[in-house]
Amino acid sequence: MPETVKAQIARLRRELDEHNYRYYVLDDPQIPDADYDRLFRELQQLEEQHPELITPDSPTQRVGGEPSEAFETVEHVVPMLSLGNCFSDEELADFDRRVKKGLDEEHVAYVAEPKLDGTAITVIYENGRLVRAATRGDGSTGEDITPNVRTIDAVPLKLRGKNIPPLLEVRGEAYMPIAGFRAFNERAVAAGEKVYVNPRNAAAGSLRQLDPRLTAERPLAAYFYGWGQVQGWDFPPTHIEVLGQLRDWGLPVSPLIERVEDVEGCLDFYARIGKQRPDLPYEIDGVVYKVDRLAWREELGFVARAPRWAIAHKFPAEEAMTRLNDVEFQVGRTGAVTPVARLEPVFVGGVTVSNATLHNMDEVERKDVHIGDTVVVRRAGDVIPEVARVIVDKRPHNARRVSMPTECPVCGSAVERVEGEAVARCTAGLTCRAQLHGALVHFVSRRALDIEGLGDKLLAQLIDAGRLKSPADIFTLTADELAALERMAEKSAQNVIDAIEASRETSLWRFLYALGIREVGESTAQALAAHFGTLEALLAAAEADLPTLHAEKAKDRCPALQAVPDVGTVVAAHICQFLHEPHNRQVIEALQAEGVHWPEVEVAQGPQVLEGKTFVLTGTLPTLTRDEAKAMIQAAGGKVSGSVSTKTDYVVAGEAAGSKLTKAQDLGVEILDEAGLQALLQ
Ligand code: 5U1
Repeated sequence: MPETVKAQIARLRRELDEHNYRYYVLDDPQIPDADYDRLFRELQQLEEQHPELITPDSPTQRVGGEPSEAFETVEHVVPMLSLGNCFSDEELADFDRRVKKGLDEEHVAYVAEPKLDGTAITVIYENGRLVRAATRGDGSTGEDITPNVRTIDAVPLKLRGKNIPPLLEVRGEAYMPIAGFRAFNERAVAAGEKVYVNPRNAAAGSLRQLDPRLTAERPLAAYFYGWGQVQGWDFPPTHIEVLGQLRDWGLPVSPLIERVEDVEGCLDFYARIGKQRPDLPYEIDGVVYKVDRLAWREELGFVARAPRWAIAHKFPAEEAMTRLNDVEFQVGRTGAVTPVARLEPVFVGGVTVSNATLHNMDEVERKDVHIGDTVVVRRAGDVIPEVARVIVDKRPHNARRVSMPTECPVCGSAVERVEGEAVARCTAGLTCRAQLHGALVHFVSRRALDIEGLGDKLLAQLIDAGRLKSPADIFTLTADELAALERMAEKSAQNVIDAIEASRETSLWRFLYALGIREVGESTAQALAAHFGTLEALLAAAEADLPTLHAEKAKDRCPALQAVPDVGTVVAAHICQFLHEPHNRQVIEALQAEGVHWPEVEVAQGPQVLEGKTFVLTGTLPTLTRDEAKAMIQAAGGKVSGSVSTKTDYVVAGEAAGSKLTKAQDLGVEILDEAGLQALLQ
């Protein structure tokens, strides 16, 4: 009997899942990549012809969904802990002594694991199906990155094997293999796009893309090494057995993990992994030892947010000596003038470094840095290379002191350092090319006015051509003049103009955020919009606050602005100052004159009808965007939280609401649709 389409699809999925498992978990692929691709395409074609047979866990369904506006927050039911560190054999021996003393045992075995230099993730499977994935965040709450994690081929969408628990939360590290990282950066350079400094940043940045299609293009992988909530499964007695079971369920677990009998075994593992490190296809920054017996872990418990039963044994930060050829000063969006070391290129931590940060002048003085010095450059894990210290003995007689320029290196205006601040700033505002460029890059960015296609390079070209002197000039650009620029096709020019046109209609908070007021990030901008409702009300508050700007007691400064939730004295002063700067007022007026507009945000008059109520938004509402609904709730005195708990008063659910809705139902939280929310607001 010929195979039915349904059976054919099921067989292809089984085969693809099996090959994936052999590739990512067993590290033992059985078919060449081309054959895998052929099976994949066959399945894709069948599913295209029979869309009714598509299931979310089909191997073809890794990339899906539209880009989101922002990540939702996820509360970790079991906190994601951090690890204590040690850097020497003695410190490790101290750890082992503490463990044995705490357990009153003479012999404790450990599991030794390589410590991947990636980004921590937690992934929840319900009845074997991947339902949620999140970042670590602060350990208690992270960000929901489910669509992005689904794109990682190594992370199964569906578990395999027997006795799969109804609820299984696994934790591990998503990483970018070194070869993939290099290839990605090469492509980015060729396309004039942002490159990442190292694979760890690349992994973290890739998982924080709002558009999962972008994540899908990044070569990410993952290994799991732990767990969070688990229900309906009897744990075996040891960690190594749990890892074996995770592997059997189809989850990738590092094949380098070993059980060792004692601290000598740990040190031996550390030495062996250290030797292997240069040849590993991914970056590691140390090894982790964990007490193997789970019952003993319970006994040992935690200190602060780290377990007493595990420790990371870090490899030393990589350092190299080189010559400091010069110190230059870079000017950022807010005018901050930062010293940057120009170095004789040196190979450190796997990359050639020719620039390193010197942070600020206090640091330069503290480290006694002179131009011409021999310096030690350090590159540790994810951080930007820095000048760690100076070898003073090697200082040449003609070494020069570093001094902060009194004039901006870009525009020549005065540089000032406000007392009490570590940072010196160019005073020219947007007449300084560097500040203008930074401000425009911010102005067009996704969470601000969101003008797609108007990238760094194009903005720089337009500034240099004298066409952009302030954000409002963006709205006077024409398709013809863009098309006349180098490397700009007519179609792309028109797309940019369309994006500019669309950005004229925005929201108050995006507009405030786009202005680039110091310390005013997205959530402060949202709070300001919700509190004042209109730009005029905000300007009036800033006006009223002006006489108090320098009040002796910080709490007496800018009371009208400080009345906004989360706005403290420093932020209030920045807002007040910014809005009084005549040049900034001109920018605001010019933008409005160019037709940038937004709907008024309703501010509750009199009693705040939603005072003390906590809301969670989920799914797509029929007419309101998430941000609009959030602003309306906040304006009425309510709070919007990212996750459902017993403290939630209402869940506002739209189309395709996910696990938050289910959780609300389980907890008996009142569920509203958009109309229900509008009714409450009345
Ligand atoms: N391999 C490995 N990395 N790592 C990181 N195991 C491991 N365990 C961790 C962390 C933060 O934490 C648990 C011990 C809580």
